[in-house]
Amino acid sequence: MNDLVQEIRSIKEELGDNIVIPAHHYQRDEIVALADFLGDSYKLAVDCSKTDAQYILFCGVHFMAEGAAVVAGKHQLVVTPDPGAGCPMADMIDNNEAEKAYAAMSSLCPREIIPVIYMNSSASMKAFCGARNGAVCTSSNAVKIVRHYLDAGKSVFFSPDYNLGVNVANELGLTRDELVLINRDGTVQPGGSEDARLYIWDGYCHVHKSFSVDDILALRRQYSDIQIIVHPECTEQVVAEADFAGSTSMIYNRVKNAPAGTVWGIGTEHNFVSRIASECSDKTVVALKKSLCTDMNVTNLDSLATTIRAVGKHFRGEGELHNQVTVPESHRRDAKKAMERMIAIVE
Ligand code: CIZ
Ligand code: SF4
Repeated sequence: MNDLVQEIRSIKEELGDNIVIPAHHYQRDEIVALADFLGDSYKLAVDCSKTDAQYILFCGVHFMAEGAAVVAGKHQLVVTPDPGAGCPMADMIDNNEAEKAYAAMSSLCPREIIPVIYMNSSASMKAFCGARNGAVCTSSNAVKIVRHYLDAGKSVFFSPDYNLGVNVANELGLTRDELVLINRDGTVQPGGSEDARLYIWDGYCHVHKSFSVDDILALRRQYSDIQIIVHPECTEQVVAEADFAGSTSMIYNRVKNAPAGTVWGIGTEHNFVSRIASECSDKTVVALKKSLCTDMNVTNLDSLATTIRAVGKHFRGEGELHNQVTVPESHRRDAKKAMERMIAIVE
């Protein structure tokens, strides 16, 4: 066994129930192999809210570790191997821009506007939503959360992912007149109807935006019986051309549980597609194209070992933690409200 793997395992064993390692599906295989929980951002947030471990060593990107710090108890300590691992999409909105946009759309719209924020966002943006009666959503429950507010007669300010917002609008049967685009500087695009139902921020994930209809058509030419499954952060054209669209957990379960011999083309992050392909050797699993999230990919055995060594020293009272992730109490309280509203609407 690799020396670093051995060292990480032995510190983990020494800490026992005092540590958990959650890892996102998009992490490298060697990190996933050492994780206690594996999942998408929603499942990991729920898992982190249920653990009582003193240390949560989160392997993912920064907003996910912040999410763990929001839902964990105050006595729990969250650390992450690489605090520089961010999410460009989450960084496409900040509180100043959001406040500016919210004021502009509120002056245009006769209805109350409820902010719904994708999990892929900072804790301060989740707090922005929580403080305005809004909720967090994930790709697996965005339709349900948005429908909940529309059915209550509200309009929704959806951020930061434009593609997910439009794909939700399509599922809900909203017309183009009912959608308004909000530019990333917080200004409202002209031409929106006065009674718009969904105001959508113009953010995107470069990993998912890179898939095209041509990628799908090329695979359909190569494999006549292929089924295409994509993440709803892909464009609406790609989602329309695919056979299925869904969250990472949905993609994983559908392909894993499919009959042997079936052929799948997957449009999501490459580490994850490769892992599904190697776990499903009874099927043919190919990527629409190789699209890697470099932020998810930076966490490696070296950075995990450095972080868990520091956790071990802290546990023994011999040193400081490295890379602790904290959320100021003022943000934590409102961000938690937004996460709890999501769970209440979904369950
Ligand atoms: O694109 C991402 O970062 C996703 C799909 C995160 C998640 O698990 O929801
Ligand atoms: Fe952000 Fe996209 Fe990477 Fe997910 S895959 S962390 S949304 S850049």
